[in-house]
Amino acid sequence: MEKLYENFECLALSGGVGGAKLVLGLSKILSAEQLTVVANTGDDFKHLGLNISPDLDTIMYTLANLNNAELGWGQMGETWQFLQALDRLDEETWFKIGDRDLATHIVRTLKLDYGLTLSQVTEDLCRSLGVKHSVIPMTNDRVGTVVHTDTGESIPFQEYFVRDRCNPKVRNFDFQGIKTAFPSPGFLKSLNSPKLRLIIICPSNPFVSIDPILQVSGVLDRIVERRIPVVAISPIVGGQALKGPAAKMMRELGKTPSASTVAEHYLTVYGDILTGFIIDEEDRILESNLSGMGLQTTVTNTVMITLQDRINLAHESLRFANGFKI
Ligand code: FO1
Repeated sequence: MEKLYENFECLALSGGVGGAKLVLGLSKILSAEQLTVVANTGDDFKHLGLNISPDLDTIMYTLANLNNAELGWGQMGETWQFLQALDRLDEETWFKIGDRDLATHIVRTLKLDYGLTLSQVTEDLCRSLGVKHSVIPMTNDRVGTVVHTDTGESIPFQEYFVRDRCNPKVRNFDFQGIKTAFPSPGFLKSLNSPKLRLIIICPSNPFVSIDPILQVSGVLDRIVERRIPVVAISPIVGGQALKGPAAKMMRELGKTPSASTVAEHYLTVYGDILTGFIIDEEDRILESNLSGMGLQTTVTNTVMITLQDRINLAHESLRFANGFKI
């Protein structure tokens, strides 16, 4: 299949579960040299003295075929002895770290403390887990998403998402540290590669997974300069998020949860970097509305249940993007 994409590099921007599914599909079609995955690190935080990078881990575990599909985080076949022991010691256990997952956080923390960058640590972890494709943090600098709520509270992302189960009503978001966060070397290398032919914005939460990546300093300007197709897959199908709080956040921001709202968000915040938009069959009715926004749209199955679904959507994304002559 790689013959189809000679002399071709694709950069995929991804958050957690939804994005990781498409990344897995892309990894079955494109070689390690052809596909670079850049992950959101706004979800990262220090917990129990450990450096936790949820979206990097979800993508890495997914590509290693180790991911826990039921939970959406951590490893399959997980055990919870550490958590039970933590509970016995009256320590907080709202953030559920499994025994296998714990090893990843300990190794990452040790290596970061030793002075390696997050990119180097992630490269080591991927190598150990047999992941061939490049999984790269958007930046090596510290960035932390904070959710501002309607009651005036500012809640760090993981406390909002896990401890408070996304219950607080969101008003807006802050990506603390983003202004001084520099793109990671691998991210820059991909953005500047002469072989880069396509950027895919994976079906992740636009507000807290994709926005942080696009707001790392210099990234947006570089994407505009490259003038290559940028294709986004809607994470909202039929007014619902397939996973996570994206639809709820839209309602709380006074927007209708829909694929159109996702497109409007990207077009409003990022101007016309978006070349194409992929929506699900269920949202075919939105096609005219989207082309009214000047967006080229294609309709396909974006609900990825099976591995073949993931591969089909990956093929469709590449085919659609290759149709653009920019
Ligand atoms: N998400 C939860 O909803 N509950 C958890 O207890 C939880 C633990 C956890 C441990 C390690 C890890 O890498 C991710 C974990 N997540 C958990 C997911 C995490 O909150 C992610 O940021 C979300 O998946 C959003 O991307």
